[in-house]
Amino acid sequence: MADDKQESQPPAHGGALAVAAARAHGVSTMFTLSGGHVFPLYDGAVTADPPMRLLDVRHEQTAVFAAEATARLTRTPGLAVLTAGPGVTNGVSAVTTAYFNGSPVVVLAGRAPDYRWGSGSLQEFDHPALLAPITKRAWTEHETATIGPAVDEAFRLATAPHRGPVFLDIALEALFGQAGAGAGARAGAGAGGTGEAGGTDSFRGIDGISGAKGTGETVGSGTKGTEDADPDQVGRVARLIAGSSRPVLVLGSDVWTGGAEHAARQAAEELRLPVITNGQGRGILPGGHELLVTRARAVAFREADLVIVAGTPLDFRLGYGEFGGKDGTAPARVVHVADAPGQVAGHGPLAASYAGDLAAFFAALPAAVTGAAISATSAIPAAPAAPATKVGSARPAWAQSWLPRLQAAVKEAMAADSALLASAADPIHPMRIYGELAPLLDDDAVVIGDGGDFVSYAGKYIEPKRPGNWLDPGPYGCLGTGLGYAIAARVARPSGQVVLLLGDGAAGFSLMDADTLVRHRLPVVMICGNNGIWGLEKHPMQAIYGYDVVADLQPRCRYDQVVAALGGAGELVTRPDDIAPALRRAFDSGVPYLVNVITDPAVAYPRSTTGI
Ligand SMILES: Cc1ncc(C[n+]2csc(CCOP(=O)(O)OP(=O)(O)O)c2C)c(N)n1
Ligand SMILES: [Mg+2]
Repeated sequence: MADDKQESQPPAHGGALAVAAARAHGVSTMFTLSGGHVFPLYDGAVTADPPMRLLDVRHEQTAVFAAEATARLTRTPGLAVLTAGPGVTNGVSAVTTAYFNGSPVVVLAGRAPDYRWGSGSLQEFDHPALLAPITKRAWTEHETATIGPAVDEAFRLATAPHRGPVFLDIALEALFGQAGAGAGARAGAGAGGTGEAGGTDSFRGIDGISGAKGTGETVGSGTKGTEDADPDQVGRVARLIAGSSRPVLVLGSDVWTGGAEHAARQAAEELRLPVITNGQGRGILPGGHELLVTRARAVAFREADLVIVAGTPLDFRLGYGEFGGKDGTAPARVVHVADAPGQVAGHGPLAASYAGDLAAFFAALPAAVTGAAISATSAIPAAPAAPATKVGSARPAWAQSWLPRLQAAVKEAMAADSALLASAADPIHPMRIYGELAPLLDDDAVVIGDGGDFVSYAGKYIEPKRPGNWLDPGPYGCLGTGLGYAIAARVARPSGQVVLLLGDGAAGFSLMDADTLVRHRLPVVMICGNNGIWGLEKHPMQAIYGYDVVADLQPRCRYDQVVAALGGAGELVTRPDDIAPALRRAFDSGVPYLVNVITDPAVAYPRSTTGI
């Protein structure tokens, strides 16, 4: 009998139980930085069959950023293990980033022992109080026997829409303690453990352990919608679309995370809706697609009569959800489509909203719009020939003039850029870097941005060919994501291109983790847009005050030599014609390689808002 077998298995320690539960959720890599409080988790990883890959980094924020990027790229949850106290507090900005991005990440942490709590043991700190506001849930486990079910619960919670980070710390004696193997084996099924918590002294005198290599992770399909979309909610949105003459559809990260990218593309194509993408939604319609009008977003948002925003908050990146309404024109009606009720915007008037499975929403939308268009026609039999919209069988009204107008605006914007993308200016104009990089990128390249102006340019000019492959920090805007995201990207995509775009300021937050790339043999192409300043701060401060302070960095600092000193390679580029050959050498090198491009500090990204 299965149960008898489990009862006869030797007891497992808390770390092994946690690893087994994580593995049941598809986790194959544990990102961490060593600390005695979490040794059993490492022992659980190396003694598992097969072992779980341990990827040890140089700063805890890198571990959590890497776990977050794993979740965003592979659509399986990420796991970071942090030691007690400073290990946890060092991870806080990255956990917050995961919270803002809706990324399913579980952070398991060590914790000072219960039996000494209050006596001042090393790194005694009650973490959940600090983590609660930036996680879906933060709590402490005190018993070995409940660790398996607790870790299982953490992953279930993290991966349920709306996704996000979950924090669990485990009291020292519980993590080092022993419980019947059934406690872990049953965790994946959600059942409680049966074993008794064992001795509390086994942690004393444990030495360091070494990591084990595993295989690369694969890309999941996200959570496929099994539920049907609520027809009332879809119907309201459909009627607005059917009655619109200038609609725009915005597709954001949750469309990818929620596995709705195919349904969304199909709906857009069937309805011939102009589409703007952001975050990881970029690539759902590949660069060059006839319906993709991201480059015309200023015109689209100014003139649209209906904006349907799906899978991304109505935050500063989307003008807080206010579109048009300038120069005496009527503002656009706004529809917010989210993966959970709590995500639907509450700060502005909405013409309609939908909360639920995004794939189901997009699957139901085309037929609902066609139905709405037909019933609008038949409800007003006296109306002259054409309703506002004839969708499905015929070309919708907006395909006649609105879509071509936006397509023309896209062409215009691209033509206007071409001179700067090929700029021969000396010092180098940052856009020239993207003019050289874009043709070298494969369709499945993962491109990561960590920086200010340099990355804003990338967001505009690097148009991904596939969804999920663009990683920026998201609305929390935290510098320092770069190396963690790059480490995870290389682990997730062992053979594709991984390109990390780094501002020189941003580089300072995480470049030491180039050492991690080297130790774990993870080749990544890093491109540093080195203007010698905190550009995105220096230019605005100049504009506001007429002077600036604390915005200068070392001019021409040799970040390439930093990477070389850590065991990778790199080179300095000062002339525009040298960019492409340097990038080719970087892609061919097979090692972590930083191309350090000295750019013109006088160039400021032309932005209309700083997001404040
Ligand atoms: C952790 C963190 N600290 C500070 C900031 C504020 N900030 C936003 S952009 C920026 C400048 C980035 O400079 P750099 O990476 O060199 O890019 P550049 O704008 O020069 O291209 C700063 C300091 C931030 N977003 N995150
Ligand atoms: Mg800079």
